Amino acid sequence: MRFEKICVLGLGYIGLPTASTFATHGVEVIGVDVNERVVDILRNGEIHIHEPGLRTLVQAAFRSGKLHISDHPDKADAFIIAVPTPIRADKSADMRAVTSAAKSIVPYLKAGNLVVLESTSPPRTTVDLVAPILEESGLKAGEDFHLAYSPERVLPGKILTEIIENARVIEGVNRLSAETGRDLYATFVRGDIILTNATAAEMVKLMENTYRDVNIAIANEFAGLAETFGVDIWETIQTANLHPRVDILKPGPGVGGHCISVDPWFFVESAPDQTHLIRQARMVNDHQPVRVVNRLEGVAGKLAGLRIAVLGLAYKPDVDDLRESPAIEIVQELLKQGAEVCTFEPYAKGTAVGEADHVESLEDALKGADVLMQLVNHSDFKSLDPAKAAALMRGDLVFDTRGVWDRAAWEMAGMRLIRLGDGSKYA
Ligand code: SAJ
Repeated sequence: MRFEKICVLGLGYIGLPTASTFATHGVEVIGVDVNERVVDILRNGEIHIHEPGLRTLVQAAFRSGKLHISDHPDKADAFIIAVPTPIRADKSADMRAVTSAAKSIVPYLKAGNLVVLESTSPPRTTVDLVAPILEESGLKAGEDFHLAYSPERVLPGKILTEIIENARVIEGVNRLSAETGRDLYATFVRGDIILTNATAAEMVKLMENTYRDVNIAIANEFAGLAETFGVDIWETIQTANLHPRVDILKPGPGVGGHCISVDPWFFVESAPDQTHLIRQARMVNDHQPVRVVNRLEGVAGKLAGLRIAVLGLAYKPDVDDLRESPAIEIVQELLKQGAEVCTFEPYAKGTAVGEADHVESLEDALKGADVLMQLVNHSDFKSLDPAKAAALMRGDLVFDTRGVWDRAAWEMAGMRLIRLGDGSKYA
């Protein structure tokens, strides 16, 4: 099937790169978002999110004359739904955005069209939720129009390369729907395109992120054990990973972002009796922020009244995304304990967390601090000179939750360095 015009619903971290990539590959694209602010920013030629190379790509898409921004869909050959699927406080999937995006397509849906859901969703969403909504048009999924599911699997920070190079998996409500989905993505995807039956691609996506979550949970549990046994987890993992069949991930202050900390819950909600390990791993990772604060308290004593400089609020290095970030939870926990917190987040300057101060430079964060905590290993923090930090700070305690700072260098500057998972000193 040929695709001359498509509609991409949702212009966030996935929808905007997807819409722009189709446009720069010659397809006419209507990019739709229900958020007026997003529509205004994009119509002014600006972008509302940070992702390396995205601004240039979006500008190229506009220059090509193929990308148009709108607050509602239009008639098209294909519709891609790329809207958020967050979890609620009770860990159930919030599918309202998918539901309303699917409803908004109904008036424009014609026989022969293709609809693809890209949003990460609980198993059977395409068949049980999206198909019945689209069938309100009077057309039947798999018979009158094609319906497919193709999860995005790109890594924030590397989206623009991965969207083209990664293998793509596409499920269809029937074989022809999956094949039509393949025709669409073949416009720009260079990785393999694998076709599956209904629901299998939904499983694939959730399994990938759940697998990573469980593996991070065991690394975090090992880190706790290393602190208990007076061992350095970072060296120990390196040694264990020399084994040809072992590849332990990195412990850290917790798992954030809108994917790995969310998706495993879709399995738990769908099959609570079959997901004991998955639920437990989520709980281990969710508990990390509290564990980090307890460790600091164990070394520093009472946190009340201490001035703590916090470097990084994003959920991982070199991104501006603060969703589900464990760093934010840690700041909230420090504030709860009565600490005086000052944050510096180079990718989202101006972000305020509760009563914490937020400053525009690393130097301002360090000035007068009793404790320095690195919560995200942004590239900007790698070159921090311990002697400079020591000169600006009032205290001598440094807590590296990412295991990247060099102990000898900090000790030479007269500072005490605690590292998450390193029980070999100051345990
Ligand atoms: N983290 C650790 N230790 C590690 C690796 C990660 O603590 O060894 C933490 C990070 O600090 C971060 C969180 O986990 O807080 C998630 O970061 P990430 O880089 O592992 O993954 P995401 O959430 O940015 O992107 C993931 C990717 N999934 C997999 O690698 C299986 C990506 O390919 C998906 O497209 C994306 O989720 C998504 O959208 O689902």
